[in-house]
Amino acid sequence: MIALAARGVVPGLSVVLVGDDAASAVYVANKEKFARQVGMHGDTIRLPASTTQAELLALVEQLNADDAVHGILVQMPLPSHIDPDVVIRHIAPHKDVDGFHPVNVGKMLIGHTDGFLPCTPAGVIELLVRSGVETRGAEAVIVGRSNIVGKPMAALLVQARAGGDATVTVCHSRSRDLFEHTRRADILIAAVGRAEMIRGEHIKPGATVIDVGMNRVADASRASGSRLCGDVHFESAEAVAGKITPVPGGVGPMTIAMLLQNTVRAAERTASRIGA
Ligand code: L34
Repeated sequence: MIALAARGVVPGLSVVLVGDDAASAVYVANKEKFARQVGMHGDTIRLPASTTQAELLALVEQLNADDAVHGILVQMPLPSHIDPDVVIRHIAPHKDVDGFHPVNVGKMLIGHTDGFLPCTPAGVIELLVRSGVETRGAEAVIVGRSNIVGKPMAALLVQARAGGDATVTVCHSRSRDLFEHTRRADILIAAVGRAEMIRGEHIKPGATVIDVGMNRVADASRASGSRLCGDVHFESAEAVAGKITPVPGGVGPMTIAMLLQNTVRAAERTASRIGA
């Protein structure tokens, strides 16, 4: 960041939010807030739910061509009349700070480091490494196989490097005896999107539990009428686990930290390309 500032480069992140999904609005506001806090240029482009796919693609092209924009992020989910894969493929890979473009997904899988890692799985690796959790040789069990979390999480944990070298199992809705797998895990990563489905009895004593779930459930005792919870039942799991991440305040903020890191990298690469 200091080196960039010396060259007069301010990392720029443009977040595109289409429609009025309440949860997305909160996540996007957090991204803009943290980007500004660290001195980046963060702006959010809000478009109505009626935006056509062609209009969104035209905006992405405009951002691709804008030299002040180093990182582009189109918040998911998109309204159902827009194909997210078409939009993702339209983002210039060198501005794809989400790491969702097939070029970046491919680089991640191969283990090349000149792409962008997807923010949530990269944040989980960072949490494990900085907390001194040994991944080498560990049994890592991932519950969920999404393109955003489950699949890339498996790809990162299996790489031959620090924060990798794990033996990885990916469980999903078709898995037989799901909890037989979770009970074997030294590192358990819950990313299914089902509120509190993993409980203490499903966890190996001393295991590290990473909760990627972000579910809003009804709670009459709260003024808002609801509360946020993960895929893990925290109270029962905390009694068994060696280490555990909370929701909120766990993987969510870490995801944003990795987004900012990717944006700085995007700016550094652009700056060195144009010789700024
Ligand atoms: N394109 N779409 C794109 N990129 C992403 O990386 C995301 N994701 C997921 C949803 N759609 C996306 C996010 O940003 C999930 N996600 C995300 C980001 C931040 C937070 C949660 C999910 C977050 O800030 N969580 C807070 C609590 C927020 C609240 O109060 O509702 C936390 O402390 O966990």
